[in-house]
Amino acid sequence: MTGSPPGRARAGRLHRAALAGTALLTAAATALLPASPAWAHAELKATTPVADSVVAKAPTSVRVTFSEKVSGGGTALRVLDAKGAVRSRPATFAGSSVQAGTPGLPKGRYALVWSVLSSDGHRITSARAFSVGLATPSAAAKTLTMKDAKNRSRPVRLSGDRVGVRTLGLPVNALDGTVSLSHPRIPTALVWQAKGTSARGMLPFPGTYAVTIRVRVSQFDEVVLVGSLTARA
Ligand SMILES: [Cu+2]
Repeated sequence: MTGSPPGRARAGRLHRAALAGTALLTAAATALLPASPAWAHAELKATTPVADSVVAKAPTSVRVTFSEKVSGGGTALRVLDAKGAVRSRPATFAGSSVQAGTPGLPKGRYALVWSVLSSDGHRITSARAFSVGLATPSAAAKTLTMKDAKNRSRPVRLSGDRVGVRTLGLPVNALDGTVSLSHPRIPTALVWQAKGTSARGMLPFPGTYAVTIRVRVSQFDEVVLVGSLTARA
């Protein structure tokens, strides 16, 4: 399996575009409306195991919870190992949560991947990393050469000293945003949260990740940097 299924990738982009549009409308409407309207989209609330965590004991199931009801089929939530093999049972839905059994999950690092349907009709596709009893080994820090929207080089520092997670030093001060990391064995990009001048997360599998940093630096300005990084272990 290589890359994202094009339909899913497109749905993800459309959803992000819809979110950006809503954010602008919300900002413009806030001055006019005494109470802020509820968000129309199902937002990610939590994952179990927690994203980028190393858990000592293998979980017997994994779960992703959203802000509202979600639905989908048996492949809507999957746990993938470093070979891209599915290590979870078929997904089941309960209200705003989707879960899947993971009996006998061995020690290792995994990707938790989901593609669910929000009650507003949008597909929500994303992935997070977690580990069972196996920290990411430390590695030498390195500088990644990222490119901005005008194709200018922007160096970004990737730490290697912290065992379990990596930290990306951002060349801008981010209000918020994400780092998306696409790996050939994971059908959709892993996401790290970005805030301030850094983003932290796990690189679960060895190999080369395509990296997109997308952060807001002011209410209406976004910075996008693209590049890649290679993890040895
Ligand atoms: Cu939506």
